[in-house]
Order: sequence, then structure tokens, then C-alpha cells
Amino acid sequence: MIVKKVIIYNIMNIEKSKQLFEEAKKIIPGGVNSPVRAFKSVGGDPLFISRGSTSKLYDVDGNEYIDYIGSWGPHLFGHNPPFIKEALLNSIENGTSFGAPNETEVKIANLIASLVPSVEMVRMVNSGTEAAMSAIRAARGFTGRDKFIKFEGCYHGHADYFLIKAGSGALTLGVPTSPGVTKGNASDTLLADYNDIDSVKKIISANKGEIAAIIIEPIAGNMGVVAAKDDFIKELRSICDEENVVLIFDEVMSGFRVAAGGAQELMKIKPDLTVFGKIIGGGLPVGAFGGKREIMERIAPSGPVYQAGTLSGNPLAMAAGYAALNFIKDNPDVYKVLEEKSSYLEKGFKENIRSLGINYAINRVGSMMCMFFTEEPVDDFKSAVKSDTVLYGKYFHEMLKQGIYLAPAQFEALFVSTAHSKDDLDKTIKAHYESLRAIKV
Ligand code: KE4
Repeated sequence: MIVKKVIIYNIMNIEKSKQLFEEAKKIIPGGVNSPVRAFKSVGGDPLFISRGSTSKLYDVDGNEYIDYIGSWGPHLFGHNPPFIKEALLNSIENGTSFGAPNETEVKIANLIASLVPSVEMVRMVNSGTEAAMSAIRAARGFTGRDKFIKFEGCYHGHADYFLIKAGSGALTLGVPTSPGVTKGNASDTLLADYNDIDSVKKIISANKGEIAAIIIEPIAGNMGVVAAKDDFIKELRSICDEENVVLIFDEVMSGFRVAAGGAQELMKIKPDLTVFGKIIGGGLPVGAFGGKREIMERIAPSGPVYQAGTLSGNPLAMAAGYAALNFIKDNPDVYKVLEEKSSYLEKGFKENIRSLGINYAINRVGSMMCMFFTEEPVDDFKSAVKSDTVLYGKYFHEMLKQGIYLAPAQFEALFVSTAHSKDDLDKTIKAHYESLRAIKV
């Protein structure tokens, strides 16, 4: 007698989310305040989340999920860790924002500089986008040059001149080059291929003396996870030295995620400027850019390159960010813990795909990982976009049914936190196997 194994998923009740989404779509474009949250590329309606705690998220219908988005990177320690919550409660007693310097801004600036040696000075802003666009302006102001090189598939936020063949939501929604970006604005953005140094050399020789900066995600997390190869990133550094081009590492995602000193610590490369975000805000809106003193001193008011922000260095956000970075400073073995958990998850995924006779590419650096629905190695934009995004959508929903909350888009990263327990990881590995079987890979 053949007993058909019936996989029973808790067919979730998501009624309240559905109602809220209908209401939201009437007043907010697409019903969300950031496109990638809208489930557009995986289908279905987004879940409205009521709270997060440790490794879990809870939606407005009371469903519980093991969360691997972590607010797209900030939650290295899971949701609402006690030491960040306490810092916020203490800070809010004194008010929220003064529009004047406060002590925590000095403390967090010194802390970032102590953890990331290439940073001699740093300016706080309110998002990764603001940090990246300000870094480009700083490089242009310092060199007197206009053009800059970015890489296909890298995402540096939504400033006009970055939305050219960008990754993340722009790639997910199929508008890597966005309407609304003027030709004038895009004309100074030059596009190279990730991990292809010849594509960089070609652009440099065709624009001799005109390039202010090269900006790169040293560990890209917006075309899925793709790390810069050793020889490539080393050559990039030497080209910038030879050509007096400012090398900018966009570590909004990799900063304090893959090591206390970020990707630049792992790669042993010193960029001229670094862009930060996510973890440095402890879950509140914070970005920062910093690096060589001779470049940063040209930022207003010490220099002529204007950059400003009403809520930059906001005491509440600084308190949360300072608590997060201080925890890292006091607990350097946090990266050993993250490596153990993340390699355990990766090993489980790899055993699953092998047992199912498939060879999907899995890229991981520390606690950021991505499984691509392609069996070829993924080391640049062209190989990443070979992934079967329809199959990814089916996988996403199968995992969701089993209580695993992944990025609703293939071209993102999965984030492991210190709050993910062995039980969480084992449940995820099991759900991963069942989901791949259910979609008949
Ligand atoms: P924000 O402006 O979203 O804070 O940061 C922009 C940014 C800059 N650089 C890198 C490397 C980034 O990953 C990001 C933002 N990351 C996306 C997730 N891939 C944010 C999620 C969203 O757009 O909602």
C-alpha cells in the first residue's frame, strides 16, 4: 500500500494583513514605503508585521516566523535585543532630537574609527542612500572631477545617478535603470562589470583624468550575495592609487556584518572612503560616510563641499547605534558565533540540494548568504540574473507556509543573527528540504 506523505502546512490565516494591504494601497504607492517589501517579484500580498523579538517576527494575524531578513541587515543580534532597547529607553527620557551636537555623536564617531582603521573622520546621516551620495560628492569635491564608476548589480541607494543597472529592488522590479533619472544625471555614471578588472581598465583609459571615484560593494548583497575576488579588489585599489581616483567601499550591508572591521578587514584593503548604514543604527534610521581626513575635512562646515541633515546624529538613533557597536567592541567573538550558526545553515542547505540531485549555487560570507536558483557558479551580475526567479517565488511561499520568512526577492541576502537558535536553524533546514521537494525542483 502506498502511503502518500501529505505535507500539512499550517495554512495561515492572513486576513488582517490582506485588509491592511488593501487600505495601504489607497494611500501609499504600492501599499509600501519601500518597493522590495511588496512581494511584487514573488507574488502574493505582503504580511503586516506587528512585532519582532529575538529571531522571530509576528504578523498582525498572530502568525510566527523565523526571520532571515532582519530588517534587511540591521538586526545582527535579532529583534529588540535588551541592550539596544535599554539604550533607547534611557535616551528617550532626555528627549528625541535637539538639532545641536550631542556627546553620543562624538562617542560613536570615535568607536567607528576604532573598529574601522581606514576611517579617520566620519559624518553621520540618516540612510545608506544619503551616505553613498554624500561620499560621491566628497570624492568629486576632492578631485574636481565629475565621473564615477559603479558596477552592474551593485546597489548604493536610490540617488538618481546610482539607479543605473542597480541591484536590489531596482533589479527585482526589472527597472535597474529608473524612469525619472535624467540623461544629464546619468551621464557621469560609468558602468563596469563586477569581478572584471578589464572592464574597469577600459573605462579608465577612455576617461583619463575625468573619474572622481569608483564605488563598489566589496561583498555585494544586492544581486544576491557575490564577493569581490581577491585579485580583482587588489587591482582596483592599485588602479585608484595610480589614477588618483577615490576608492569608495559601500559597506552599508557588509559593515559590522561580516567582521568588526567589515569586508575591508577580511580583504585587507584600505578604501579612501567607506559608506555605512543598517547595523550602525541598531534598527533606527542611520547612515554614515567616513575615511581619509584630507577628503573628509573638505565637507562643510570645515570645507566647501556641502552636506547636511536635520536629524543627522539624532540622539535616539545614536544611542541605539552606539549600543550596537559597543556590544561588538566588547564581544569580538560574536563573529565566531555568527560563523558557526551560518556555516551550519549553509551545510544543511547544501546537504538538502545534494540529496535532491540539484546543484544550486550557494554564496555565503559570514552571516550573509544567498541560494541562487541556477546551477552555474554566481560571481557577477550576468551569472546572478540566470537564476530562475519564478522558481524562487514558489520556494519563497513554501518556506513562508512553514514559518520561514526570507527576502521576497531572489536578488537579496539572507541574514543570520546571534538570536537564531539551533532549533531555528534545524527547522529552517527541514523547511528548505520540504519546500524544494514541494516545488518539484
Ligand atoms: P538605505 O538608503 O536603504 O538605508 O541604504 C541604501 C543601500 C546602500 N548600499 C547598500 C549596499 C545597500 O544594501 C542599501 C540598501 N539595501 C536594501 C536591501 N538590499 C534596502 C532594502 C530596501 O530598499 O527596502
